[in-house]
Amino acid sequence: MMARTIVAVATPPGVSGVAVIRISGPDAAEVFRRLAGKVPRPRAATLVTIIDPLDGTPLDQGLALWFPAPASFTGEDCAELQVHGGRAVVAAVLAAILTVDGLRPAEPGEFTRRAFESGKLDLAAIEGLGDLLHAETEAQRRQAFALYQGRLTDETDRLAQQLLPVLALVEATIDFPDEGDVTDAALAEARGQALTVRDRITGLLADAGRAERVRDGVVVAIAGLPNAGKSTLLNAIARRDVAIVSPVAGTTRDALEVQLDLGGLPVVLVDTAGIRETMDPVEAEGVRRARRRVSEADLVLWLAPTIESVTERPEGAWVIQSQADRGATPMEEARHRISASTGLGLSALLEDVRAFASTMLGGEPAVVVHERHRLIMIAAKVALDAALRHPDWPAAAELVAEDLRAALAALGRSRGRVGTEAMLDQLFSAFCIGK
Ligand SMILES: Nc1nc2c(ncn2[C@@H]2O[C@H](COP(=O)(O)OP(=O)(O)OP(=O)(O)O)[C@@H](O)[C@H]2O)c(=O)[nH]1
Ligand SMILES: [Mg+2]
Repeated sequence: MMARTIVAVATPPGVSGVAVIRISGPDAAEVFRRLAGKVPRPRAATLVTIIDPLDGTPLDQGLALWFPAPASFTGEDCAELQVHGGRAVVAAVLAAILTVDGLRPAEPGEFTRRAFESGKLDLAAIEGLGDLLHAETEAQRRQAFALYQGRLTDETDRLAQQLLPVLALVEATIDFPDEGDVTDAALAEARGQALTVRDRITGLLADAGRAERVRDGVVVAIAGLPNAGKSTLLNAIARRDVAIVSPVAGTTRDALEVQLDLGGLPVVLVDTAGIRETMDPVEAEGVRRARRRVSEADLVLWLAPTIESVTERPEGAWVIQSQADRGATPMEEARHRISASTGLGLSALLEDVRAFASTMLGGEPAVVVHERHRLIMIAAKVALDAALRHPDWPAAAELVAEDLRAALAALGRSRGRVGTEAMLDQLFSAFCIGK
């Protein structure tokens, strides 16, 4: 059965200079004929007056773009209209389009799904595209675009290229056992190659945490004794009144998070309850949560207005002397002296946190970004471990070949061509309509 033609507004709802309406499928050309009186030249912006096909009323003037199959995003005939971005304009043009026989509104992600089904995009590229749409910081954009451009699949292709000759050699020992073509030296070399691939995969898996941090942010906890000025600092950095501040010790109970973009790097700043022994059960729960957040954080800023409050800091925490405007003796342990009230030292502190995040997230974008990628790499590694566990390759050639084939099969899944329907449904439903 031929797919029906779908239509959607690709730009966000609301008032904008231009709204983009996309149409994909066999009746896309018919939409142009009915609404614009002609099909424009392929891939050239053409000014058209859009008319209501039912009574010929002009609805708007805009640009028409025609991408005949297969050179289009979906691989099908695609029509695009750029109209004025008012709600009524978009509604009227959309209604007019839907009068054309065979058209229906698109489901979320349906354009991308068609691109996948026609082989225009593989699953890894689509994951990258989804990340690109949700990228909020420069680091996230870089990671997403790298995935979109094939960072994962280039890597799995390369690893497969390295494994294929290994498999060929092992199979040769099965097919020609007596001929002595396959020397022990050649087998040892092949084994070394398999080891190299295995180690590379181990390295890629170890780097997956970095990708997760790029997506979710480097977690920086603000901790210290009650009244150290933690919530005041959070508010000052967030430039809004996120947390309650008061002279009462033990004000903050729940951990509060603020997402920051520090020079393109995603950072999650967490304000926590002041840590102390307390009989109040609610505060005690707050302290328990604070300890947990501190233990999970990538970096802890231990706020201490005076030398006495430095005591309990966790290992690796940065001591930050807070409330410096109040005239306490500067302390040697402090990495920074700040005043959240006057702003003293805040930009130096943020620059230092940014440098910390940069060290954590820096370098080339990671290869293993999503859980799916991690599972693929784990499967490949498990298979390679099994292949390498047979100490005598010629004797165990059949088992080794099977393990190598399993590793290659796992690497081959990076493009997602053997994915299940349910997984695809879930992936595409996370996209917006018109994508
Ligand atoms: N002078 C001065 N006062 C500050 C500064 N930072 C905080 N304070 C005051 O110190 C008191 C405690 O501040 P909070 O930010 O609520 O302290 P906290 O560390 O969040 O306290 P808990 O939530 O109880 O653990 C408030 O009265 C603040 O106005 C500062 O930099 N300078
Ligand atoms: Mg607080």
